Amino acid sequence: MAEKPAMPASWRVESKPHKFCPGCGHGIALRALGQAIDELGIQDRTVFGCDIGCSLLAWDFFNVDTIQTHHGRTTPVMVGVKRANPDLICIAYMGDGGGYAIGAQHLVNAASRNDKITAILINNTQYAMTGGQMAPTTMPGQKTETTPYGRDPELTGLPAQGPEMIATITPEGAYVARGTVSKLRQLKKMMVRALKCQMEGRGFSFIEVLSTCPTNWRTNARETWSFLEEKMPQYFQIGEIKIPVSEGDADE
Ligand SMILES: Cc1ncc(C[n+]2csc(CCOP(=O)(O)OP(=O)(O)O)c2C)c(N)n1
Ligand code: SF4
Ligand SMILES: [Mg+2]
Repeated sequence: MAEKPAMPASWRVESKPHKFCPGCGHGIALRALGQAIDELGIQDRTVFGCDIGCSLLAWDFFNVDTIQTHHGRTTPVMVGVKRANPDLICIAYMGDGGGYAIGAQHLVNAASRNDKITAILINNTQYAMTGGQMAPTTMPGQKTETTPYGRDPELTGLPAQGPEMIATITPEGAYVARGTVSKLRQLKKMMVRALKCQMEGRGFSFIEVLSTCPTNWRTNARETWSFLEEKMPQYFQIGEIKIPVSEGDADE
C-alpha cells in the first residue's frame, strides 16, 4: 500500500479531561492502546469502534475515526468496516458484558471466521455503566447488584474464560492474550502485537484486559488495587495465550 502523508496539524484536537470515574481502568487500557497506535504510525488509517457501556466514554478519546455501536455489536460493525476496506485498521473496544454476554455470538463468530480485526475487551467483573450487575466474568462469592449474597457458581456457573476459548477456536496466526492495567508496559506490548497481527493480515487478534471499577466495587484505592492484583488473577491468568511462532514472550 502507498505510504500516506502525515496527518495535518490542523486535524489535531486539544487535549481535554476524560469522563471516566477516578480510579477507573478504562483510561489506562486506552493509554496503552494509544501508545501502540502511535508506535505503529497507524493513526490515519485506524477506525475505533466502541460499545455501549463505559467503553462508549472513549468515543472522543482518540483523534481517529470512531463508531459507537449498539450494545454487544461492536465486533460485527468493525468486521463490516474491515471487509469494506481491508486497508483500515479496525479495533473493536468493548466491556465484558458486551463481549461475553449480549455480544458473545459475534465475538465467537468473528474469531472462528478469523476476521482480521483487533478486539479489546475490558474485564471489570460486572456491568459497570448500568450500576454493577453480575456479568459472565463475576467471580464466585463476588457481591454485585444482582448477586447481593455473592455469585453462586451452582446457580450461575464460573467466570467466563474468554481468551482461552478464543485461542481454541482461532487458527494459527491469530493473537490472543490477557493483560492487566496494573502492567502497562506488558499491556502496550500486547496491543502492539495484536495490531501487528492485523496489519500483517495474519488473523483475528484479541486482548482481554483486567481492569478496575472502584465505583461499583465500592472500594477505596488500596482495596481496588488489591482486588485487581490479587483477587482477579486467581480466576484470570495473565499472559499471552496464542502467539504467532515468530514472536517471543511479552516482557513483564
Ligand atoms: C441492547 C441493550 N441491552 C442492554 C442495554 C443496557 N446496558 C447499557 S450499558 C450495559 C452494561 C455494560 O457493561 P459492560 O459491557 O461490561 O461494560 P462496562 O460498562 O462494564 O465497561 C447494559 C446492559 C443497552 N444499552 N442495550
Ligand atoms: S462506572 Fe466503573 S467502569 Fe464505568 S467509568 Fe466508573 S469506574 Fe470506570
Ligand atoms: Mg464490564
